[in-house]
Amino acid sequence: MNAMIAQLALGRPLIGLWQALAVPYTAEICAGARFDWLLFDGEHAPNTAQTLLAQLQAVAPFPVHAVARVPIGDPVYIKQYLDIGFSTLLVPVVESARQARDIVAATRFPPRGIRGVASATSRASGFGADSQFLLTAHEKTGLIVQIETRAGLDVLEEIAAIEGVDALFIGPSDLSAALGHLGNPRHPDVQSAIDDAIARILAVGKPAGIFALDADDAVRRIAQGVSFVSVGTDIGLLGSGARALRARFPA
Ligand code: 3PY
Ligand code: MG
Repeated sequence: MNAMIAQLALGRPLIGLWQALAVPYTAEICAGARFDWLLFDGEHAPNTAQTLLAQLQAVAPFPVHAVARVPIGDPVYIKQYLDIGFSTLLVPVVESARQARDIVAATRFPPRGIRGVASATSRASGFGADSQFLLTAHEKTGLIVQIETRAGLDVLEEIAAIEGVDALFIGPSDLSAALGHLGNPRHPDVQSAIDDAIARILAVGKPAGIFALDADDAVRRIAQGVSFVSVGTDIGLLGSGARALRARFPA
């Protein structure tokens, strides 16, 4: 079983930090800060397979789950991200059971799925050292899908029921936009849609995750039963720390 998904089942909420700076040096610092998981963002950060690989190597010595978000649930990105060694993927904007099924298939080698086959040349196989890699890769792969549109909300249970969808993750920013409140995830309509989505994910017995708006929001979501939470971003920490330090001196 995928290590992060297995740990989610133990009941302690996993505290994550979003990585959008796209550089290994800061990823190493954040991994050393003992977060349970780090999210390396291929959707909205200036990442390539090369920059993601460098960050993955930088955090490898630390006991942290490295999760990568693909730009879109496309088999080409999915195989590249898996080949460089991410074992847990976050896929944005999942809106139907069929799409979820196709994404699961993209994570698995034939005959289980359609993942293109590389073994001896991929970092995921230890560059060929793992002789069982092609047979066992699917067992270590974790798939988290994002629910962040009306369409996704409408069929949440159908998406959650797809075998291979290991967890569901709420994206408050896109959801706000989808509900007509762009830039205002704290709007009561957005908040009640999130409350409802979390309750529905928990009701079907899958782990729920969320990008928290701040640490207090994270605490509240954990109390609701969310089991993995991104509690901030590398950019937010650097920006707020820099501004606070500068503000202690005359302008
Ligand atoms: C969103 O909020 O839309 C996300 O994708 C997670 O930050
Ligand atoms: Mg989003």
